[in-house]
Amino acid sequence: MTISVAIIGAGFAGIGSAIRLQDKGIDDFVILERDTRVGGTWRDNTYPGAACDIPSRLYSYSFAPNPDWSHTYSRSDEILAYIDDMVDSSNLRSRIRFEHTVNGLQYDAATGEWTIGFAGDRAPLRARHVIMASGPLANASFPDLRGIDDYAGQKIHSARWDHDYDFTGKKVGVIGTGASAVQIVPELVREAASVKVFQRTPGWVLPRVNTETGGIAKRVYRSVPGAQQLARELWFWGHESVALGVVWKTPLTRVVETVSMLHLRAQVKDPWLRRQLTPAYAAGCKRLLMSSDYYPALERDNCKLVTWPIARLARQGIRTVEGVEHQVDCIVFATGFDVSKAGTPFPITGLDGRVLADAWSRGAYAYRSVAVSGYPNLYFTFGPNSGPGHNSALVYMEAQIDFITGAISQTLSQGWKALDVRTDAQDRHNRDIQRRLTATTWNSGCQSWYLTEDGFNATMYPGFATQYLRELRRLDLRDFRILVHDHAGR
Ligand code: N01
Repeated sequence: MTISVAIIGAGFAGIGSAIRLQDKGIDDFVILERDTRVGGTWRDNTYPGAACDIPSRLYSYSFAPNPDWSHTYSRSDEILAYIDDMVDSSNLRSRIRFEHTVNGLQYDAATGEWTIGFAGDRAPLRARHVIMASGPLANASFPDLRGIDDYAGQKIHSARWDHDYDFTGKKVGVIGTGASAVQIVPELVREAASVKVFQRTPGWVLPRVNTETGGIAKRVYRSVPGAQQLARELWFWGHESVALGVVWKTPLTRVVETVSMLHLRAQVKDPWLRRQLTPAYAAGCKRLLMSSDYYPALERDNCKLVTWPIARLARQGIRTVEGVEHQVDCIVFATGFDVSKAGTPFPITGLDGRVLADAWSRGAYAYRSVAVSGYPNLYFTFGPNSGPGHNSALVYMEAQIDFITGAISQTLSQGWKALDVRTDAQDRHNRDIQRRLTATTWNSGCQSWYLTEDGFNATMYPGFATQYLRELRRLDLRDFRILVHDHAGR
């Protein structure tokens, strides 16, 4: 049996796609999930302090507003509960096939069907359309440090937290100072005897003022039509204006840097520490960090910032290049994710046996981030060059799933076999994206997970969210080849 749509991943993107398919009257779909629970990154990231640094009214779907967000910025458990609620209120649980780890996709040009293979001995599945919703930040990355296997203490990755490990009285080393670390360190310093934070590059940190949403506000959100939408719009436009300073180097970049420096000066008294925490690249080049408790945590007596580069891990600790060995009972790796820019999470074989990882070997590309020529009826959420450097990932995601489910709906209702994006339209789009990227802060000289080692940016979208939404607003059929069934219905 062939189903109409297979969605790979039951995180935000997968669940949102399923809801929008239902809204369009498409019921013949399944969601394939490798884990035993929904939630994707919000299921996996349960480290102490895990929260979202984008306001919840914007970090949620406009078609699933939640009047009950407890704070401006929500903790991970509240976000996970929001995803679970969407699953239940849309009756999606029975549509999810848990513990189904996809290990390959193969297109059959004769039938216009995708064969989806699974790890283990599960039988393959056939689907007319596939939505990739497996997430760009799904696989935890341990750094390639010498001696990593020799270290005899506890190793915990931020995205695979060990809740059985008791930090009380322990000496802890934290490697990394990105968005995860700035949330973890303030929590760890409360429990552990000592925390050493190993910084390779300091980040630009902006204050994050988190307020509780009062009962009156919640009642207003519940009862006044449009109140939630209005709050969302205000946050949206606030974030859009920040793009002017963080996506491109403009006078507003200087303003962002000044606010961050004032924040540093207000929170850190020690001049040496301040100097170590001052970035030497333009704000926005790496992801901006949002925290009002990271700097105070670093100033505590039981916390120390280590800025000497790590030479290797030893049996009992971390050795830095000047020859000091920092003995620790546990190392927290806040070192991010394996974002393999040229790869795909599993082999994907399209028309004429073309393997997508080969086509992407010099960097991933797509048409408007959602489709790739030669891979008919296969759609991507968070595909190449869709990363927001500002604003909310959920805003981008909603645009993607509306575009994708609209294309699927049209293909099914017209009785077409498939839609395949034209190479010329795809090339035009990518030339434009790469040209626009040269003027952005990400390509201005720092190294980040946005870039490949040779500086190719297949990750970020070089523009305002409003531009991205406009690009995905409608399906331009002139950019696609419409494949039709032959007389035998194949
Ligand atoms: O990971 P990262 P993350 N030796 O890759 C350091 C999202 N997110 O988990 O900067 C020493 O940003 C590395 O150093 P450097 C968000 O999209 C969202 O923090 O490369 N250090 C860096 O400091 C974010 O961008 C929220 O020099 C090493 C750190 O490890 C993404 O997840 C919250 C090293 C890795 O930082 C990833 O964030 C949290 C080595 N060998 C995360 N290797 C929200 O609130 C790496 N590092 C929405």
